[in-house]
Amino acid sequence: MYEAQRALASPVRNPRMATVIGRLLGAAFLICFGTGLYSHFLQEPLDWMRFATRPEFLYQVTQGTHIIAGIACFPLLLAKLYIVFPDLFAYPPVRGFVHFLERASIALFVGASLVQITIGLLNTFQWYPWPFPFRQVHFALGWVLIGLLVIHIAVKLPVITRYWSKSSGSGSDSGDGDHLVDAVSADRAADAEAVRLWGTTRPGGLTGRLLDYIDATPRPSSRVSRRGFLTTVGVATTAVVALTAGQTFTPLNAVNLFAPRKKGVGQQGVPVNRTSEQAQVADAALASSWTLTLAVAGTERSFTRAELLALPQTEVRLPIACVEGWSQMATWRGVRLRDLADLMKADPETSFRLISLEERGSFSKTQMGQEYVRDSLTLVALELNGETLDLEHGYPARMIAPGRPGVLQTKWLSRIEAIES
Ligand SMILES: Nc1nc2c(c(=O)[nH]1)N[C@H]1C(S)=C(S)[C@@H](COP(=O)(O)O)O[C@H]1N2
Ligand SMILES: [Mo]
Repeated sequence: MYEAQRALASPVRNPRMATVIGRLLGAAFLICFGTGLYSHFLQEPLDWMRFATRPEFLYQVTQGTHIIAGIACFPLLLAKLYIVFPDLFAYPPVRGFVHFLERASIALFVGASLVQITIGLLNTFQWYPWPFPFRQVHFALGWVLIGLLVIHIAVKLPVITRYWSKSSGSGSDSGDGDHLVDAVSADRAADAEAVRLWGTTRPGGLTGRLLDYIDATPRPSSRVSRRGFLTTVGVATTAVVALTAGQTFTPLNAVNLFAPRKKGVGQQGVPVNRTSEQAQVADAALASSWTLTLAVAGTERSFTRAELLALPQTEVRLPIACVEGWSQMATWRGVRLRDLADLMKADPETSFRLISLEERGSFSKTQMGQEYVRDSLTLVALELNGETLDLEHGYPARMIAPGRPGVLQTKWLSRIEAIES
């Protein structure tokens, strides 16, 4: 075990580095958790929840941030695992019940983190090689991870506080022999352990004088390798973020090499998520018999597309902001949902259910709270970027509302009903 630990000793494998990377990773986790909760509750609100409809790009920002922070977790988590890797070989492996709990919680933390960011990433590519519902599992794992993060921080608090700032913490800026120091401190710990267990130092353990000598000597070169490590992590993190963030963040669009979607690519300049073919709606959507039915308090009324076009039209600039991280601003024209609700004499506090021609699929029915129904930017959209809405974007009519996840911008509308409470 000493051999293993000694072989793995490296100037970057120290508590200060673990703290530095740990802080970044912790921040990324908290950002993902907060923005993830927001996205989850938008899609599955509790009864009392009301959401902000301004700024209208709010969800674009929160979800873009969620995906960017999640992607940044890959290099950061790898760096953190690299730093603490020798701890896997800690000897003895378990030093009692508390130590066992500590190690078990860390094992769980690492495992759950890897699963979480991996399924998150695969989801952005709409690849689901698993049998469980993504969102529910991602949500549940988020809570598990936050719980484990709290435990981890509590357990490591002495180390974290000691190595939080640059100057604090012994050895944090000692130099070139740091790998030696690390090896030596492993020896020293082993000696201390040996004294505790057997009342003697291990034969072959290093002497205190050597330790003192090493501690006292300035060692510039390992500072270089620490800086090199941080630079590598920084470059890797910046690279993975920069090469994908263009799907959210227009200035980086040119270098959006790895994200699954690109801005402006798709019918009418807007990416398409589910196609009419996948949703099996083309026949119903193109049929001349199509109408949009509104149902409020026992009254039903159906509108043809021509009748909808004859109502007052409003033009808005609103983004489609997908949970998968991509987003696209567009110009929409159509009838205010509020006007239709008023025509039907719906109570202003009513929520609506939006029903698509699509029969299967998790987004064929969605709900919309009163704050969106009453919003002047919420449209039953009939046109996109100056043309009749393309079939792929929801022709004959789709929903578009400010600040909502793409999944709730229901395409190929067939029915809008008041949810009677
Ligand atoms: N009926 C229906 N509407 C839908 C979907 C769907 O699968 N079925 N996908 C949603 C998702 S996930 C997004 S991001 C947007 C994308 O809209 P677009 O394809 O017009 O860009 O449509 C939403 N509306
Ligand atoms: Mo989406």
